Amino acid sequence: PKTIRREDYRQPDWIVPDVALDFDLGAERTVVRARLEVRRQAPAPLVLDGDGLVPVAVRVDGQATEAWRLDGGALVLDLPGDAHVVETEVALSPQTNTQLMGLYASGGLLCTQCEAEGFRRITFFPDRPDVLSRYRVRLVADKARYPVLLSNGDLVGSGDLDDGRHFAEWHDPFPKPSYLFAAVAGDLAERRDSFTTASGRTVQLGIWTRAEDRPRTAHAMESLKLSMAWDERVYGREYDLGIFNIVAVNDFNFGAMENKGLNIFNTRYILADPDEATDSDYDGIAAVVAHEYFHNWSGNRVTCRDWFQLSLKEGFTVFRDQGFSADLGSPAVRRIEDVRALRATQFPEDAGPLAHPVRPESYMEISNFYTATIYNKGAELIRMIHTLVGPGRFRQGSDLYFERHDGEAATCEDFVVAMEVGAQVDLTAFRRWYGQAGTPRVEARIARVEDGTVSLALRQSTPPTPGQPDKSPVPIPLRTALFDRASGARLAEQLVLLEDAEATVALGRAPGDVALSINRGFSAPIVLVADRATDELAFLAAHDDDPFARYEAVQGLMLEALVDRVASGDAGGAADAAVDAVGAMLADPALDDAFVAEAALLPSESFIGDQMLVVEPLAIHDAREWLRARIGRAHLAAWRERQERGANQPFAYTPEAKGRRRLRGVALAYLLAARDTDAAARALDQFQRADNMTDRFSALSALVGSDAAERETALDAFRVRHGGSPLVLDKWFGVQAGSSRSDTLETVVRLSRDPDFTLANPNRARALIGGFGANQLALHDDGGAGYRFLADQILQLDRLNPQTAARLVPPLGRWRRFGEARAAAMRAQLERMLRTPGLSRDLYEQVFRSID
Ligand code: HT7
Ligand code: ZN
Repeated sequence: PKTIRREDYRQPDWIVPDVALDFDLGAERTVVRARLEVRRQAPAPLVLDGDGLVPVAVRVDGQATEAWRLDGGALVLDLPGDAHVVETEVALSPQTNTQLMGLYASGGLLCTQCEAEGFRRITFFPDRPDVLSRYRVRLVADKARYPVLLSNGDLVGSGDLDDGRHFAEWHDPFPKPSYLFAAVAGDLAERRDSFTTASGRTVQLGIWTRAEDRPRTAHAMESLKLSMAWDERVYGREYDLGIFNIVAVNDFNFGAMENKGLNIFNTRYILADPDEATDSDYDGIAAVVAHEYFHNWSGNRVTCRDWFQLSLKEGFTVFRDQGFSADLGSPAVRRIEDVRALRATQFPEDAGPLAHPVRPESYMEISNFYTATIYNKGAELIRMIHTLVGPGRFRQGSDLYFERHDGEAATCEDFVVAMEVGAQVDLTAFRRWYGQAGTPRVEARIARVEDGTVSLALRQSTPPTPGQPDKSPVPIPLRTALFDRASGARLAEQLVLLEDAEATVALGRAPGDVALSINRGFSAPIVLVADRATDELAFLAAHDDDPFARYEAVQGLMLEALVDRVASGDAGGAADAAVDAVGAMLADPALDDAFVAEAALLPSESFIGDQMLVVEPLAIHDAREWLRARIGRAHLAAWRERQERGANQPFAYTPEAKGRRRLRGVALAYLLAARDTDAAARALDQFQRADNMTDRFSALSALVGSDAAERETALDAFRVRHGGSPLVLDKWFGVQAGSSRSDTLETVVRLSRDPDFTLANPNRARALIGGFGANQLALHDDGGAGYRFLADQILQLDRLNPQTAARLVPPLGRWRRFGEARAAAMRAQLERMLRTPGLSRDLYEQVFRSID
C-alpha cells in the first residue's frame, strides 16, 4: 500500500462549491446520482475519488460522455474549461457492505458513515476535508420499509410518490467536507424536544431509534441539552441550524459521528435505563453526546485541512468534552478517570511500535490513526496550553481561533497561532509537542540549600520512537507544591515550567522536613520519576490537598509494593503503607465515596507491567491478588459496611448515589479477594437484589474470576434476564473475556462459537475478542494458544470489517516487552498474519508496523 505524507499536501486542483445528490434507496440496490458544480483551481484533470464504484453514466454540462477513465478507483476527466457541471450515476449494495463504511444496512435501517474516506464508497467526489460544498439531498425510498428519511441541514420538501414510495429533500446551508455528509432511512421512532439558544432561536431536537428503544433515550436528550447550554456558556458557541438530529444504530465501527446536523451514534452511547446501563455507561453517553455536539464548532464550522491535522478537531473536542464532564460531576474524579484512560491506552501506544506524533508525518490507512495519541494526548496538549495561560486568556485564544477560521479547513499550526495571538503567549517551543512522539520522562529531586531554601532539580528525556531516534526537550508545565512534614501545612504552590533538558528551580524557604507534590492535577502527560521515600508518599497520601496528587500518592505506594513483590517476592514497607493509606481514606468522612473508590483501586496489571523491563504477567497477577487480599483483610469491617451502605435505597442517579455504588463494587471485590467467609454469597445477594445494572454488574464482575458456585448462578441468570438486549449481552461476553480464571481461553473459544456471537457486529466483536486481547493474564498464558486464537479472529474479522480488525492488533504488537518465548510466539502470529493473502490495507499497516 501507498504511504501518504504530510509534506506532500497540495491545495485541491478543483473545488466543488455545490453538490446535489439523489438517492433511490434500497437495501439490495441503491442508485446514487450526483450533480457536482466544479471549479478549477489549477491546470490538472478532475480527479473524483471512488472506492469500489462503477460509473453507470457520466455527463458533463448535460451531455453524456465516454471521455473518462478509472485510475485506482478514481474517476478522471480532462475538462476544457474552468467551471463545469459533472453528473455521475452509480449503483450500491448496502446489504453486502460489511465494512460499515459508506452506505450500509444495520438491522432494518440504511445509514452512512463517511469519515474518514467513506464518501468515496457512495459517489465519485474529491473526498478530502479541504473541499467544502453546499449539499442538496433528495432521498427516495419505499414508505412502508423506510418511513423516516433524514439527511444534513434543514428539511425543505417531502411527499408521496407512486407505487408506495416517498421522498424527502434536505438542504444544508453550511459548506462542509464530504466526510460530514450523512443520510439515514428506516422505521424509526423519535424522542422530540427543543432548545432555545442564547440569541433566542428555537432548535428542534430529535433522537431517533427503533420504537422499542425510545424510552431509553431520555438521558441522551438531557445530555444534549446540557451540552448545548455548556458550549454557549463556556465557549460562547451557539448551534446554527433549526434542526439537530441523532440516530442510533446497532452496527457502528466507532462511538459516534458528528455529521452536520445529523449525528449518527452507536446505540451503546445513546440507550440507557437503570436496569440495563451502568453509571459508567451513563457517564459515557453524556461524554459522547457532548463530544459529537461540540464538534459542530470544533470540527464542522472549523474543519481540518488534511487528515494529518486530525487532532485539531479531535484533541480539542476531547478537551472540551472532558471539561463538560468535569463540570457535571466531581472534577477530581473525572481527572483521575481521564488519566487512568490515558495511561491504559495512550502511554503503551507511545512506548510501542505504533507510536506516532499528535500530528503524524505519514500513514497508509487513515482509519488506523484514530488513536489515543490523536484524541487523548491531543487533549493533554490543549490542557497544557490552558494551564499555561489560564481560563480567561484561553477563552480569548479559542474565540480568535473560531473567528479567524470559521468556514475554513485549518491546521494545528493555525490553532497554535490563534492561541499565541489571542492568549498572548509564545508557543514556539511548545510546537514540539505536536511533532514528537513518545512520553517524556521527568526525574525530580529535592535538594536543600544551606539557608533553608529548597530547590527542585529536574531532568527530562523522551525515549526514541520509530523513525525518531533523537528527541528534543519539550516545555513541561508542572504544578508543584511543598508540604511541611511536621505541621502538614502546604508551603507554596507554583507552576514550574521545565523548558530545557535540565533545570534547578527554587521552591522557597522551608526549615523542616518537606514533602514534594509535583505534577498536581496531572498538569503534564509525562512519566514522573520522583525520588520520594515511602514515608514521603505516605504523608502525601494522607495530607495532599490536591485530590489528584493524593490519588497518585496512594497509587505510588501500591505500585512500589507491587513492583517490589514481583521483583523479589517481598513488598518492603510500601505494602503496609498502602494498606494504611486505604484504611485512612475509608475512615475519613470528608472524602466522597467516588474519590475513595478510585484511590482504592489497584493499578491495572498492564500498568504494573509498564513499570518493568520485562513483563511477567503471571507474577504481576499474583502480586496484585496478594496486595488486594491484604488490603481486603486489613479493613474487612469497613469494606462490609461500604458494601452494605445504602444498598436498600431505591436507585437514584445523583453524584452521591453513584459514588456509593462505585465504592460498593470496589468493596465487594476486596471482600472476595480477602476470602471473607460469606463474600460469594454476599456478591450473589447483591446481584439478585439489585434494582440497577451498576450493582448487578459489579457483583457479576467480582464473581466472574472466582470458583464459587455463585459464579455460574449469576452468569446464567444474567443471560436469561438480559439475553434479548444486545448491549447488555455484550457485557456478558466481555466480563467473561476479562476473567482472571485459568480456563478463560477455553471459555472465550467456546463463546466465540455461541449462537449469539458474531464478528459482524463491532460491539460484540470488541466485547469478546477485544476483551480477551486486553486480558493480560489470559492472553499471555504460557504456550501461545491465546496469541494464535487472537490472530485467527483478527484474520477472520479482516474479511468482514478491516477497520475493526486492525484495532485488535496492538496487544500482539507489544511483543518486545515480554520474555523471549512469549515475544517469539507473539511475533510469529504477526508474521503469519502478514503472510496471509488478501490482507486489507488497514490490517497490513498495523501488523507491518508492529513487527518492525
Ligand atoms: N470523528 C468521528 C470519527 C469516526 C470514525 C473514524 C473512522 C471510522 C469510523 C468512524 N466513525 C466515527 C468520531 C469522533 O471522534 O467524534
Ligand atoms: Zn471526535
